[in-house]
Amino acid sequence: MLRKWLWLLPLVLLMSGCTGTGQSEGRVEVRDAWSRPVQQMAMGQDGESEIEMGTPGVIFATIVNRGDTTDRLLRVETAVAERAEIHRTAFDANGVAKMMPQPEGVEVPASETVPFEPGGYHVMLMELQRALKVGDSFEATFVFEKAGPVTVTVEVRDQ
Ligand SMILES: [Cu+2]
Repeated sequence: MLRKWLWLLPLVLLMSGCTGTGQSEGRVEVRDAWSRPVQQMAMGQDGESEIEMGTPGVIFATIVNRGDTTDRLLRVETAVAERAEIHRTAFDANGVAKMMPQPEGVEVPASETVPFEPGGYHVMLMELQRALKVGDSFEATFVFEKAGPVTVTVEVRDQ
């Protein structure tokens, strides 16, 4: 009897929506997250210690959807930046790179891998709160429509 088990369905759906945290469990994984070093420029003015960050930071990673439904990366959150934006680098007819914000996020089809890599998708870290040095690491949470939040450690390295 199918009807006998129908009451379980909402429970199963609820549970599957909560398994997104952690790297090894859940249907969507964020692998090999890394960032590039960014120097901090400190500017003192009238005794006030003002820190201004000239360059935005960046996060690259590999997103793997091991589930059988399409998911979507909605946003990324991290304490090292005032805000994190999802961008895609596209090249125009003259080969000039342009960064295209992806306000709708990025679709991650079932059983597929979406690379965030130089020259493609990336997470731009606007208004960095601190310098990022090679060997540093920080946490970032990738929030998916279905899988929910996936928090990973991002390593700062040269490439
Ligand atoms: Cu960008």
